[in-house]
Amino acid sequence: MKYFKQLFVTFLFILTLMFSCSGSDSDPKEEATCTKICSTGFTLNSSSCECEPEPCNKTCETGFTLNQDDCECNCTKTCDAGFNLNTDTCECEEVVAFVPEIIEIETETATLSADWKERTTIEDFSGDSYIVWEGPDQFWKGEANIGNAGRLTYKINIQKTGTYQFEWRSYIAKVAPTNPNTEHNDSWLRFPDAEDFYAQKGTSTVYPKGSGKSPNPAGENGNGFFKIYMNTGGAWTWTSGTFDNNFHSIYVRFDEAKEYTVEIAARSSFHAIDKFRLTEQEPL
Ligand SMILES: [Ca+2]
Ligand SMILES: [Ca+2]
Repeated sequence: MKYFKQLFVTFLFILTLMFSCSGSDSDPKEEATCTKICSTGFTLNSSSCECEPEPCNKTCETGFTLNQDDCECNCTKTCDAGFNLNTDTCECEEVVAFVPEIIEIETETATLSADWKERTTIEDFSGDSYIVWEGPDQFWKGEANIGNAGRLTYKINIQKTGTYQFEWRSYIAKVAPTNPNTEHNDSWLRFPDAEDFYAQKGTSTVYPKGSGKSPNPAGENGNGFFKIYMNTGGAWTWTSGTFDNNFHSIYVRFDEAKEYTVEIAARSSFHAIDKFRLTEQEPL
């Protein structure tokens, strides 16, 4: 019995030895047990059992260049002259030149009142004729009277909203013995329902008195009317501005596509007006 017990202990010892030996043995089969799961964009390197970035071997369409860092195709197209790159669509788009909307109205189309006369004496008018105020001068009669005498109304149909420059084609129809280029050279103008009506020279912007806005130009103005003048004798001229001795051009803003009103009123006698136009300004 004792012999058997000793044999059993010896057997256990050998068995323990066998297991401890196999436990410390580096069996290469163990490496196959690497079961790491890699996130998107990574693959498992089974040799090192590490997740490594997937090699980027994307092919990009024409106009796109592969960025190896993020493996994205970026738009790097270059466009021909006259085309601009739209970075959203990565398309070359033709540069469309700004074509201003121009509205032109013959002044003789209004229903003439008071001493406004339709004439054809001065050559080179357009349309059927031109208009000229043959009544008394209407200046320095007090601010309350500005624009009241000989007020003509025109309706203009604005289809493109925006800012327009106002100009009229006018003529000094009577040559004064002194200061011939500053007499018979102006009339009143107002846009009663436009969103804005102002005069500008560089960074200087002025508004007519009565508009509720300031500053106002030097020289007579009021009731929302600007005095619009030019200083060229003996020729029809498109020059139209306000502000005495500091010529500011005239602008008007229309925020809606609808019908607006233009008002011209008498100021200087024998200031002839052939027509007026509104030229859309390119948005900044
Ligand atoms: Ca004048
Ligand atoms: Ca005309």
